[in-house]
Amino acid sequence: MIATNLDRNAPQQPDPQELAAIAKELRADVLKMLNLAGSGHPGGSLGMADVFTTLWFGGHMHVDPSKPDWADRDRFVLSNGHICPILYAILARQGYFARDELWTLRQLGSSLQGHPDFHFTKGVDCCTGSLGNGVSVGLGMAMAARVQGRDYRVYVGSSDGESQEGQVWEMATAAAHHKVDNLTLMVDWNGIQIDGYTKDVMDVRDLATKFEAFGWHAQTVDGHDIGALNDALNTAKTVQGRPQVLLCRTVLGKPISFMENQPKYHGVAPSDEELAAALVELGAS
Ligand SMILES: Cc1ncc(C[n+]2csc(CCOP(=O)(O)OP(=O)(O)O)c2C)c(N)n1
Repeated sequence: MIATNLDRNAPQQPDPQELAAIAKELRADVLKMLNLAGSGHPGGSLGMADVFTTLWFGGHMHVDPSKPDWADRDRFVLSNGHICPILYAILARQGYFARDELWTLRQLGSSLQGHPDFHFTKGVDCCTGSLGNGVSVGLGMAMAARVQGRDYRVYVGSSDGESQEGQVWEMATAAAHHKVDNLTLMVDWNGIQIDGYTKDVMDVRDLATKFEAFGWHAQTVDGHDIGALNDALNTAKTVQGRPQVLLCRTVLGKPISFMENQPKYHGVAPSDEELAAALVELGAS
């Protein structure tokens, strides 16, 4: 299902089972891409699959894949750019490019690099990978809509590890000060980052309380409950005068048993044996 609603603030009511089936196929694509590449980041890509599936296939993104440069399109910035395999799988399924391109991930000359780059990949709105940067660009895009008199929305993917960056909180301050309400941040709050558990590396504490203190409309949501995620996205669109954040409680690596909650799989691609076992667990081929 591709978003074609003319009223971009209309509530969406997608079928959660249909979206769960899509998320399963996207997860299988992620695992295959990373196995072929031999490197990359499976943990967050799998963990955010339900969140981003709800956004992109639940009718919330107002886009036209045949016109990636359409000025009024909704924007999506993946500020935690390392989990781009899930974005690439989504963009292929949306029709921005052929699915076969997925199997070239991270190869020299591929349009799908290890971090998103709008120079190479249709559907990518911002180069990301340096944590902290994309959230600020997303705010700039949201403010540009106001200057240009456009009504597009900007969705930004972020993470608890990225929340350790001071730049996130500069962005949060500015967004609330300027009452930017066409900006929705979606944070992968899985409690894990590159070096281990976030609470051990540098505890970010209660992100919902922090964003609320900065003046944001904050919702904490089960990042694997598609119905709840859809409700939260619908609610975010009703908020006026404040930026919104969805703090998505996710499980890194879900639903692969040997990857779930294992910091190692932040950034280790599945071997051939692991891929086979993971696809069996997924019930995918
Ligand atoms: C400015 C910057 N510093 C360091 C890094 C290296 N880095 C890549 S991913 C990562 C951890 C990010 O945490 P999180 O997104 O929570 O990890 P995940 O949940 O995907 O495991 C770090 C520090 C970076 N990409 N950018």
